[in-house]
Amino acid sequence: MQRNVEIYPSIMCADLCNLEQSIKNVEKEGIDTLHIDILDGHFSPSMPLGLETIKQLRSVTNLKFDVHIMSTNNKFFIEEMIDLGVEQITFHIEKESHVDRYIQLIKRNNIKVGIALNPATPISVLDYVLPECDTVLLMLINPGFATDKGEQQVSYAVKKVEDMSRMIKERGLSTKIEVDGRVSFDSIPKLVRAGADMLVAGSTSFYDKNNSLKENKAIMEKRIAEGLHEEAIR
Ligand code: S6P
Ligand code: MG
Repeated sequence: MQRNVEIYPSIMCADLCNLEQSIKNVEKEGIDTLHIDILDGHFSPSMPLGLETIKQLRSVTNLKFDVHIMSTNNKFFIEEMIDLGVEQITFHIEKESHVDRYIQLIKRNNIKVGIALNPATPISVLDYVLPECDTVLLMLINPGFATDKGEQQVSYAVKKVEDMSRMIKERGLSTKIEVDGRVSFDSIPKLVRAGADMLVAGSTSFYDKNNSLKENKAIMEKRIAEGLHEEAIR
């Protein structure tokens, strides 16, 4: 059976001065999950959305919330997101001493759990916790630098997704791979073929300013289909 590859629009790339309308625009396109970045200004020098903003967003939409925490204080934000009621919480392994503890905390609350890796972090750090994860989020740019136009997808993006996919298959797991960072129209077929299951979509795809959201979503779906086709005939 063919894999289902999902599009997760990254709300920090929408019009942040008109967030409620931005959310309605996403809903109109038949999307069911929103990618929400939490950056604390310490993990990396950026802070696009505040906690109160995310809380207010929760009250205006039934979209699922896929929360990506980039913080040096995971515990605080994980607890806040559990209280808020979100569908998936992902945190970075690089700044956490108690990875297993917070995985279990999220799972106990019946929320999907993901571990995120910076581009340079090897997938081997997941060795013991992989079976506990619903998702592995692979950052393909340095987190927090999405608004830096000079920030490009790392050259080893496809190889890292392939390696991750192989590790999951070899261990007979059903962990999903989420890719985040310059997941552009051009890079989608290669990333999907390599094994990506969820595509975080920002300025280089869903929010590409040259087209409407409807057109961007249609282009993304076409690129996903190409990637799945290449995977099937490989
Ligand atoms: C980056 C953040 C991402 C961005 C996404 C934007 O710190 O985790 O979720 O929002 O990378 O997409 P794009 O296509 O503009 O790179
Ligand atoms: Mg993100």
